[in-house]
Amino acid sequence: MTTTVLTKASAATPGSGSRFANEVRHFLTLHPRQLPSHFLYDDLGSALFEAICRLPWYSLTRAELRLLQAQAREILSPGVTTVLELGSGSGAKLSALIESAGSGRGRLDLHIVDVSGSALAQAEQELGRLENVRVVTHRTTYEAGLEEFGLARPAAGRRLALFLGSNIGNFDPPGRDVFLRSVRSALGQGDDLLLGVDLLKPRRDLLVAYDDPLGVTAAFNLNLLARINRELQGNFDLGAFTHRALWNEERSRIEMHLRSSQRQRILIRGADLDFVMAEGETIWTESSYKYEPPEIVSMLERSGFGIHAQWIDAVDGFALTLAGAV
Ligand code: AVJ
Repeated sequence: MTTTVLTKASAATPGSGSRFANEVRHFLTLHPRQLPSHFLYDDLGSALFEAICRLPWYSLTRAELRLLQAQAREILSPGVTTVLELGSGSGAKLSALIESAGSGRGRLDLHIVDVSGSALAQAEQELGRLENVRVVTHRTTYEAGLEEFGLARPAAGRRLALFLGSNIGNFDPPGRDVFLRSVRSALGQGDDLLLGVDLLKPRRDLLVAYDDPLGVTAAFNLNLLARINRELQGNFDLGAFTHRALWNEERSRIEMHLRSSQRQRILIRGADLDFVMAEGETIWTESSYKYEPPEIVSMLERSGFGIHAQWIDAVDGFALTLAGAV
């Protein structure tokens, strides 16, 4: 059985009054110019991200899947009746987790939150095939999804929240702590959070993961301009921008930018925007912070969690940390 919850934020239809239009106007007029990274995930962007996860240079997804499968029984312990996944994408990880944990449990309620409708539809199908599960989809942002989830307390059993794929890396440190506390508030004492985080590793490994030789990450980044053209009647010339990935050592983060290769005038009718970009000027589209294992422990402890376990894949530098709400 499946249920769809459509919220106002998610139903944002393109046009000059939409949330997309308002945020594009706000962030593109900041200096440096920027765009929130969650806008990368329209249907095409989500498909490109799924392709990134299969690239040999982007090992994060495979490392996390190995850990999930190896530790599934401890993660999905018998008392868990409800699972929330923030940013579920295609649902492949959650379904692998449930399958690896094996049978012998009661019904599982799965709440999946994602901004991409196509990713959610795929996840709903994939998870719906499993036995004894009920899937509830929330096509919305993490924040709104948490709020909807927090209101729906189960009658019995414990809850497990999943925040995987190093999605936490997109937050800057203050935003990250606020976010982790909001996850904590949506849970009750004794509920768990599983956090998947990419670890600090040699610079060249990081750079090739975010600037792959096949150009898939470049396409993923440039698609944001194509999306603005399509949904907000923009005039971005995709050939006049190049993908840039750089390692910011001081902040411990990879940054993705779109660099204007010439001086050009940008018109975005649907966002009421008209501005000039200089040659070499960039639009900052994403940060991916990289962490050391003890930093993950302390960010969780500061946010109202106690650590149950931390599993590390030393080959690809990835950590899964299971924490309980205290
Ligand atoms: C899905 C946000 C975790 O930051 O590694 C992949 C997105 N960006 N390649 C990441 C992404 C460029 C990814 N997250």
